[in-house]
Amino acid sequence: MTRNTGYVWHERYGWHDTGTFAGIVPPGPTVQPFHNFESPESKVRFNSLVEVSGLVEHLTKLRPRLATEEDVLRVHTPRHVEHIRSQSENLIGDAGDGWSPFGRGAYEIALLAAGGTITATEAVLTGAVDNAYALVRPPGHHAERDLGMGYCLFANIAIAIEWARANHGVERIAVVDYDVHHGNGTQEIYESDPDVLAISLHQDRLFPQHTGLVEETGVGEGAGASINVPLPAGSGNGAYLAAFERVVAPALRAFRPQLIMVASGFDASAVDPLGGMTVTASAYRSMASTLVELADELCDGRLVFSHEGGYSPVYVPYCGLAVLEAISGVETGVPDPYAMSFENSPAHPLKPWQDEVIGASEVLARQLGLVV
Ligand code: 3YP
Ligand code: ZN
Repeated sequence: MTRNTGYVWHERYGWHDTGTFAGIVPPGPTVQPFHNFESPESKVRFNSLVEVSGLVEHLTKLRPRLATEEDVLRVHTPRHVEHIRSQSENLIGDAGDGWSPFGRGAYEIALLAAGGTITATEAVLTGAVDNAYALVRPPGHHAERDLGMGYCLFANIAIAIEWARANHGVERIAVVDYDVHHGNGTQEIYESDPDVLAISLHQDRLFPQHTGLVEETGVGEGAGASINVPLPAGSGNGAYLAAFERVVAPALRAFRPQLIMVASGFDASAVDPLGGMTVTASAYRSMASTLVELADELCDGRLVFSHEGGYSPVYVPYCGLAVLEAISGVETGVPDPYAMSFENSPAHPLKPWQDEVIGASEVLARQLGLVV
């Protein structure tokens, strides 16, 4: 069965300039200048494969709009918005943590990333499309209400969620985050909110190093509505699929969202320079299919992906294509050229120490069933 899948991309996303860096650290006397790992490459090449594979002919291209100041201020403090705006007048600005540099004009591109996620969400909520993928840049899941960090300027998904609540009366929304890093921004923004369920699967204490523990389950009224699955470094397809089956699926069924948003980062992949996981395109395909099934069961198929991290310029395109094929139901026939290297690794079967972490988060998903 094929579906009408919306697709957001804009050339400007490739113009967001993270400049001269040495991967994740600034260059210096003993650190040779290179570029930032968060460069346009992986995303531009993902879009290139969407075009060359022919998949783009089967998608509904959506033109991203700029988020307005009103849109952004539903989530962020005026102080933070002004910080990003004024920093982006400099030749080199920073999102707020000193490790997230950006070039002049980044403010507008960040508005286009948040706006692109709104555009995708709007198309799904109006029924113009069945589901959507917003291939945006810069990413969003680390941005807190009052702070940009980890390459994130504005919280793209939260801004789209607040737009949906304000304009479409959507009440309960779930966020599933499979980026290898903890979705700390989403968690911070919604920790006290019982109507937004935030589930993050990530590498245990990778980034940020002190958040994303199983014990962080929400605050006050939001108690129970944050679920973290901090998987040990080295986890592969078995751990991710088990976490989807035992944590994500039961939590979503208990929560009964009216809309599912996905923080779609491909930095848990087998060759990512920032992550220590071994997930492959086939597992990204399965996770996306599972989300399509859950969205069908729970919310009329309403499912919106917003792109986050993923830093392998050569592999991210195939992981992304697998997700797009899964949500559109269109098979391009383009093979994953890396399958022979990555798919049969002994890293994939679930290990006891991974099973243990999933077990702890599974308890939280069951408790959610008792609360909501
Ligand atoms: C930001 C600085 C060091 C790690 C990096 C994480 C960015 C990312 O992909 N977040 O999802
Ligand atoms: Zn990431």
